Amino acid sequence: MTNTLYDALIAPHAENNAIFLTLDDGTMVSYAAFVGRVAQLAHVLANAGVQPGDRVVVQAPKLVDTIALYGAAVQTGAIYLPLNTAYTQSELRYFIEDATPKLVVCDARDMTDLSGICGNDTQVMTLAKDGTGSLSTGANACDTSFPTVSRDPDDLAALLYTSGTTGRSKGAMLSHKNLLSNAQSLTDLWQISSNDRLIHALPIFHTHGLFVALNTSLLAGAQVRFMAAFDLDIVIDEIPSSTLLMGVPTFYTRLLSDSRLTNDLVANMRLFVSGSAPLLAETHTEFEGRTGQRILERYGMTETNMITSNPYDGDRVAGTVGYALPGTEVEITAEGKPVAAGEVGMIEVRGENVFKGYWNMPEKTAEELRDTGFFITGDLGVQAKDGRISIVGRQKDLIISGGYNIYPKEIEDVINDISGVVESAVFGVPHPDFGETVLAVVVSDDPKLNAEQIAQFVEPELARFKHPRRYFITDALPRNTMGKVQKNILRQEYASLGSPT
Ligand code: MLC
Ligand code: AMP
Repeated sequence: MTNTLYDALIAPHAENNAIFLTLDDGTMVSYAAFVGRVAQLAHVLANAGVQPGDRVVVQAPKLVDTIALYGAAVQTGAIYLPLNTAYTQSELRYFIEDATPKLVVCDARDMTDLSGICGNDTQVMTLAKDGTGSLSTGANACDTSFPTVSRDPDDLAALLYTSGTTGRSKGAMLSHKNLLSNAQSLTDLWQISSNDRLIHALPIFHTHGLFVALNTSLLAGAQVRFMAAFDLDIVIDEIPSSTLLMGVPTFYTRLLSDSRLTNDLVANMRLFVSGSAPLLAETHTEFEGRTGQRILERYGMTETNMITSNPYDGDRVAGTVGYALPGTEVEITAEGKPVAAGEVGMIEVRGENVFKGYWNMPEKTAEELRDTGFFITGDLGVQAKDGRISIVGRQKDLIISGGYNIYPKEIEDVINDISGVVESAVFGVPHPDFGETVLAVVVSDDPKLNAEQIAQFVEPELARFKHPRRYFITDALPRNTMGKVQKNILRQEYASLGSPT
């Protein structure tokens, strides 16, 4: 009986008494205790009727039980589907209707709303911020061993929703092999071992915090300082006793804004990794100046896991994302054909890391995943003669704010539904903390409609991080001769209006 991910990430720790997780209140959880908790939760899933291939939706706080539930889904052969805790009811409705989960685990305060969305075939269990709820109560009564369900490398382990340029979120189907092969590549490349202690301050509902950070730690048997959320003071306190930090660029600009960040503070640190959004070359340079450490920038996507990385030994060049990971091919193309080194084109990627397609969306899958196995990322890049890749832009209309992806179309669709709105354009402008922030320009035929009313309409529809920080009402949007809205002109015109005043 084999289960690709469980056998590699969890089973080897059954008798490992080393510390896996250290929490904000000082509680420590050993690897062996974690394996036992995974099994208890696997019983809860099985008792709830979860069968191999069933989806388990998890919109829960960042807790040990939340990641143990990921392990339990793997052990029972289910498909783990984590959701951003900021999502609103209307966003949740879409995910639940699309994924038709067997079980939804949510914070107790959302139980009533979620029960209303879920059909009769979906059970709802709770997991509150303090760790209580029907999920943990059920698990406490269960045995700490569970007969692992067999799963092949190509079976699905996770479904991660990623917003799309069409405004509808797409569920990226990730197999056991997708996740394991990437964890193996990163663990080798970044030399992660049981001597490491990772500062984990990322959310655990995205690829970065869940797979990049936790799968590599599990594979290597590393210690993880598991923070409930990014907190600058706690990160600074933890740096001297840690060796590794994985973060989005905002982590690094926030660290740089604090005078406690010095060479001495980071003396024990082995590696700072940045990803999910572009790291400004000036942040890279300033960080090296202050600490003597060169941040290692890597590049990835929900659909592909990690694609490239700067080298561990070797030049970490600011403004570049390094080389294709071992086992991963990258091609830069124009109209589907490879371009010469030094020329800008679409970044395409192929390898064991590339997902199996979009859930219930064969046409979208066919548009973005070629028959040859290459996935069209929507990112524009250049490859140097030695293979080093730099991202120079995006063909997809996407804003990345503090590492969260925000697709303008989704927001425009909500704004355009407001009575009196003729059309709108949502775009990103520079922001000192989040890298980019969201603005909206709205054309209205109702002279009484104001920005506040638009904001009030948007609020219950979309997660807070997607809300335009400012709305501007205007007479017309700039268009090219083809009638397409010229967002580049809006981005230039409003460039200085994204910074907090
Ligand atoms: C929080 N807020 C944001 C925001 N995060 N607004 C825009 N963009 C963001 N990223 C809002 C809140 O709604 C709130 O609004 C206010 O900012 C303060 O909230 P907070 O909770 O105090 O924010 P903070 O803790 O400071 O969070 C910032 C952050 C967080 C950068 C630490 O956003 C974060 O952890 N980002 C990481 C995202 C991530 O993991 N991405 C990986 C995707 S995977 P108000 O107005 O109500 O106060 C991927 C693939 C790959 O991309 O390659 O890795
Ligand atoms: P997501 O869909 O949330 O997985 O986000 C993936 C997108 O994040 C990629 O397509 C890129 O546009 C962006 N991204 C990830 N890492 C980097 C990086 N190091 N530099 C620039 N963009 C990045």
